[in-house]
Amino acid sequence: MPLTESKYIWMDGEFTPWKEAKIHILSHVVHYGSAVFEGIRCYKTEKGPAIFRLKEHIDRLYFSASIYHMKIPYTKEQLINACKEIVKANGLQECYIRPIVYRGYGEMGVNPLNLPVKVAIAAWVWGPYLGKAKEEGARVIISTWRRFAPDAIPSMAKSSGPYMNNQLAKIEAVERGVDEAIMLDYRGFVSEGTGENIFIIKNNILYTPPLEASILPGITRDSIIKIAKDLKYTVIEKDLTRAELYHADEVFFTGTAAEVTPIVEIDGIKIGNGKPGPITRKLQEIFFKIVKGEEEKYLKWLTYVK
Ligand code: PPE
Repeated sequence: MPLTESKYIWMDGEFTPWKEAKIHILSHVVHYGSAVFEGIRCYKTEKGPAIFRLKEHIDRLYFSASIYHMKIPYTKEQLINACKEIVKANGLQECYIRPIVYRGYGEMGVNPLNLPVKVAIAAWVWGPYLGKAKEEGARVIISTWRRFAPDAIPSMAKSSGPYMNNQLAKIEAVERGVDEAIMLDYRGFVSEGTGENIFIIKNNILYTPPLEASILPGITRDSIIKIAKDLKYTVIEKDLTRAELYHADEVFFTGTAAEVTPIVEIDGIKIGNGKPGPITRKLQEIFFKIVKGEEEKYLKWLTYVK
């Protein structure tokens, strides 16, 4: 899907016209994937656009940067404001926000430490990540590509280079004509989708892989765990086998881009009756109410842009 362009991209403090938001081809990030980033959604509410869990996303961005010894030359407050400003400057009601912290131009070679740390924040309209799957349920495969081990790449950091791993799995899914791929971790337990965390439901209990399974600690994952517990469901973080996936009553993805997306088929095997399950539907419904500011109890998760 081609990008829906907006007017400006925030680049180190400047509102740069979309088409002029460029970097040098010899920037370190281009060659070595040296960047950390975030994906954040902003939703239309009765009180204007509201950004979902902005503080948690900015906290994770700083955490990711610290793992790679990148010192962000702005305070968290400055970047929080910049996220709000870029939504406003573009006149957007509902959008996706992409802050990226990257190593710039100046030297070649793997050593990243002497390069400048630059920051950009874009915002644009991005519809459902997996198209119709949000309503109808996704058909997925388990990729033959494994997720990297924790002593190869820290999955807690949302960093750019490692997404080459995700791309291999995604290519496999596209070639096989399905919506998405699930990766197993280095031990053979379920890890996550190429841009989503995963949950299964069995006998009314929710299960999701733990951090040890090389997952990104997703903010949507955290939100769903809290929402499900508030609804009095038991939620267990534990290693899951592929057989547990195939034989679950319900399976779904969570992610900022993917939001809450049911999974109805894995490797050609139907999950449950092959339709999005009732608990997934219930969680989807409340999630979309929360992000639109319709659930009093969760208003603390919203940052209004005004
Ligand atoms: N795992 C991976 C690998 C991942 O990329 C994401 C987000 C998640 C889990 C869920 O995390 P969270 O968004 O905090 O709930 N993927 C982002 C980028 C997707 C893209 O294609 O770009 C996103 O959803 O914004």
